[in-house]
Amino acid sequence: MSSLLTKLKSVAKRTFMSEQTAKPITEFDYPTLPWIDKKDADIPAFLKQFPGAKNLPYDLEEKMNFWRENGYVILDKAIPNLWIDQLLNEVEELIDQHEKYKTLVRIDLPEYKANPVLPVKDVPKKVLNGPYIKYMDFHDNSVIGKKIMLHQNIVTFLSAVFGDRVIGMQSLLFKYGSQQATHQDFAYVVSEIPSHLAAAWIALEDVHIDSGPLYYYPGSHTIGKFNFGNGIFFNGQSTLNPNDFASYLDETCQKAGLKKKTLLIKKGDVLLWHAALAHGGDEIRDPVLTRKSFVCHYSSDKAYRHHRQSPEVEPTRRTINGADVFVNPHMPDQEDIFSTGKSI
Ligand SMILES: O=C(O)CCC(=O)C(=O)O
Repeated sequence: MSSLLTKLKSVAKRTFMSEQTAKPITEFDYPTLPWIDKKDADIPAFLKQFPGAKNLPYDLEEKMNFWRENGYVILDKAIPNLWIDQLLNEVEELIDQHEKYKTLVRIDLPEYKANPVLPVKDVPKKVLNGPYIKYMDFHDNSVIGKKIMLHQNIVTFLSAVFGDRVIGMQSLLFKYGSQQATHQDFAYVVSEIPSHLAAAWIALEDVHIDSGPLYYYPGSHTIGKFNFGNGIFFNGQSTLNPNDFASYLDETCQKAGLKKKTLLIKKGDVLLWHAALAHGGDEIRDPVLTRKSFVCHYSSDKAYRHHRQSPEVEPTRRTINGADVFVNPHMPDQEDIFSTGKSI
């Protein structure tokens, strides 16, 4: 496991070094933007030649127009409750029998500051069950996690906005609100074409207003980009930090008259958001309330060719609904260990 952590650090360092030598990026590159973000995007013409538009529980054209304007869409009842219950049962098993599993968690508690990413087997159950924990890439371990990540309702919409095959990049599972400051994901989740990024926030229970819900600024996907001092990505060369990023986004959205919205969706509903939608986690006002959610990040086939932790290796793909997710090259023994999802 320690070799995996060393490898993760060295991949991150290489990314920073190659960025250091390049000219700082201050905007997305216009020619490589997803087609829907370009000035002349013609949604009706696109849909005439898009095969996936039929048999959806939502109106794809209406959602695509909304996305272009607002930088997000909400899909009601997109994921079956049975699938969510299976995922939650597996997470409870992971916590209960944590000594058996190597799934990584990120712990944002002061006592873990020096070493915030650890395998669950090395973290006490009480900590795993509490707030400030993110379960990282649980879809690697779980067949139902992969099926939810690449559900037809999500994949069809994202393959339309990318105009390409969809690739599931990574996932985070939360039991409690994140209370994360306002940010845009492209600064942290970087593919070979940074604008080819989207995320899904999948409600694993009904969201209570006091549980630290997600908030977002509709329309913020088109505001000018923040400069971390070395361009738009936060990394080892940045002279500004995530708090500066948050202040810039909150102020810029306010000045542009963009109103903050709170995400109060129900179990099985999904928020999909654009690479540059400004969003964050609200304050947890009632600490006993959970806010269970599964957050997945996606890119396009053109922009995400290799697993982020093994850029030199040809990835092994798992294909669901015409989209792919890469097998975790560092933990083959943990892939799909939760396999009940095969029969669901
Ligand atoms: O769910 C949350 O509170 C924050 C999730 C988020 O912002 C992200 O994963 O980008």
